[in-house]
Parts: sequence; C-alpha cells; structure tokens
Amino acid sequence: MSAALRTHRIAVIPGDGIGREVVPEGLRVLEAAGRRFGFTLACTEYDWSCDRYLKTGAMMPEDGLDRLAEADAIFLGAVGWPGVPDHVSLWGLLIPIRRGFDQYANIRPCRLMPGARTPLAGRAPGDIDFIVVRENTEGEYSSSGGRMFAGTEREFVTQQSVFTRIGCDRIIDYAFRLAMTRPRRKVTSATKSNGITFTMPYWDERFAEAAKRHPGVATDQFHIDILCAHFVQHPDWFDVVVASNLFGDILSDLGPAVAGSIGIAPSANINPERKHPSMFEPVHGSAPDIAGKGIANPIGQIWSGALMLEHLGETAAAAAIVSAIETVLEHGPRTRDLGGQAGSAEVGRAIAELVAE
Ligand code: GGG
Repeated sequence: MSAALRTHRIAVIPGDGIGREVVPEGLRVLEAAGRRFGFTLACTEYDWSCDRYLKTGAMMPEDGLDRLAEADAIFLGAVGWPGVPDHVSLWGLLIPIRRGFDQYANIRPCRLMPGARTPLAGRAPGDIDFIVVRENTEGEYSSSGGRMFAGTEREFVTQQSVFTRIGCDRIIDYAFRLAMTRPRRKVTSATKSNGITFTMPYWDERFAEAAKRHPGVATDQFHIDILCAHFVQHPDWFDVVVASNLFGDILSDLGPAVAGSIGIAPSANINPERKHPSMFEPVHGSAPDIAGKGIANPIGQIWSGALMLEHLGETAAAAAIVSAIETVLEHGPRTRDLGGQAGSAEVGRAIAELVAE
C-alpha cells in the first residue's frame, strides 16, 4: 500500500469535563502528524458521557461495543461528572470497553521531561523514566460483592477481588517482555502480601514463576505502602513496575505527580493479541474544577495520541509528537499546572506546528 493511502479508523470519545477540551488538541496534533507522515484518520465521534447518562440513563448505547469494534483504535478523553456517581460513569463506559475488548495491559509511562518541574529537589530528566504496567480487567475492580440489610444496623457490604492465573500471568509476562526492550531490564512488583493474605501471596507466586521464565531481567518487589514512598524518594530505582488494577491506578497518578504534572501523563489500554481495538486516554480525569475554562493541559491527551500512533505502526509520527512535546515543555507555552498561563489550544497549536515541520 502506498504511504498516502494509509487510513486509520479512530473512534473518538471526548467524554466529560476537560476531556472535551483536550481531545480536540489531541486530534489537531494527530492530523498534523498525518499530513506530514502520509496517513489519514477516519474519525467517528461518539457523545458517550455523563451528559448522555443524565438524558438517557446510559453512558453509552447497548450496541456501543459493536460500534467501537469497527475501529482500529479508540481515543478517549475523560469520564466522570458531579451528579453522576463515579462508579456509575466508570462502570458504564470505561470498564466495559477495557473488559469487552480484553485490554488487559494498561501502560502508563512516567518520565521527567526536560522543562517539567518536579517537586523533588535535585532531580533531572533521566532520573525518572519508568512505566507502570497496570492489570486492567480484574483484581480489585470486580463486580463480585453486594450490600445486605441496607439501612439497618446489620447493614454490611462486601467486595471480592478476583485474581485469576491467566490474568496474573499475562500481565506479569507483558511487563517482563516490555522490560526486555528497555536498557535497564528490570521489573518491580507491587504487592501487599503481608496484609492481603490470599490474592497478594498468589500474585507474588505468579511473579516469582514469571521471573524464572525471564532470567535476563532483574526483579524486586515492595509492599504498596513503601513502594509509594520509594516513588517519591527514589524514583530512579524503577524501570517497569507491574501492579494489580487498583495499585497500578494509584501508582500511575503518583508517578506523574512526582515527575511534574498528572496533566502530561498518557496511557494505553492495550489488547496485546490485537483481536480487538486498543484504547488511548490520558491518566487524568474530567477535572470539573477547571472544566470549561480552556486551561487544561492537553499534553496527556496528545502524548496518548502518540502511543496510539505507535500501536498503529506509525512509529516515526509517534516519535515526532513526543519530540515536539519535549520541545514545547522546555521552550514553549505552558498551562497553569506547569507554572504558565497558556490555554489548552495554545499548547496544542505549538505542538502541532512543530509536528508539521
Ligand atoms: N482519562 C481517564 C479518566 O477519565 N479516568 C477516570 C477514572 O476515574 N479512571 C479510573 C480508572 O482508570 O480506573
């Protein structure tokens, strides 16, 4: 196929809050990359969101996954809005997509970029460069549990974590394979097997088995509490960090906060077997406190777009976007979370112009 004929079908879900402000900036940059590198994006936009839930009682239509299945990738903004309980919006949209398309590997890179301002004294770019590999389909995010005797003195609530052998092995193996592509070749496991006495020792067992299958990779493991402390005090210790669904979610907010701003952190929800579309979204949520002001940092969304292009085989375009992000972070306009005054569109335009060069 000639370069000019490459078309990628993208399902776009801006979602809620600042998702609607950063997704257009992501698309602006992706389109600039397409013009330069010879591909087009055939985008189909869906208004699935809390707004839709408030109007219709559902975050997305019943055939939502069938529609998304037509796409090569999904580009999502953010989900959640006051007035809709967070578990309703999450379980009405994000989680059905992650599970329905078996996107079991949630990849969340965390890098101290040139120009980003880490709250840690004495850290320079290169000191923080790790990837959180979060299990994305089971674990603590389970639908197993319930509430009984609601509203009475005997009221009780349970929720069971689910750790399957297949689920643990495939995400831990993914982390080891990823580490083998990186110079340091190290995997750290997040556990809590002193307090959580069934699932976490099992996670540790599966991690030890995977380590035997990958003798060229260094390993260590920490309980999640001290691991959080080490993220702050010794971020340079980490290369690939593999974690359950909840622990991975926490670590992948903490990591970018340590590296300067959650606003720049990208994520990829990957179906590694490529049987289904993968989904790309920033780590941050819908941020109702700043929504509608045009001041949200679009870089997490734009960087997520770069991860999407990499997944679609557009590696040169992906690299050009990351390089443009680095340049703008160092010399270009900045949003308020990074100490500047620029709006989302100004930052998006600056990155798109560099990508187009
Ligand atoms: N862009 C990501 C987003 O909107 N996240 C909302 C959220 O609450 N996510 C929880 C999760 O990723 O499990």
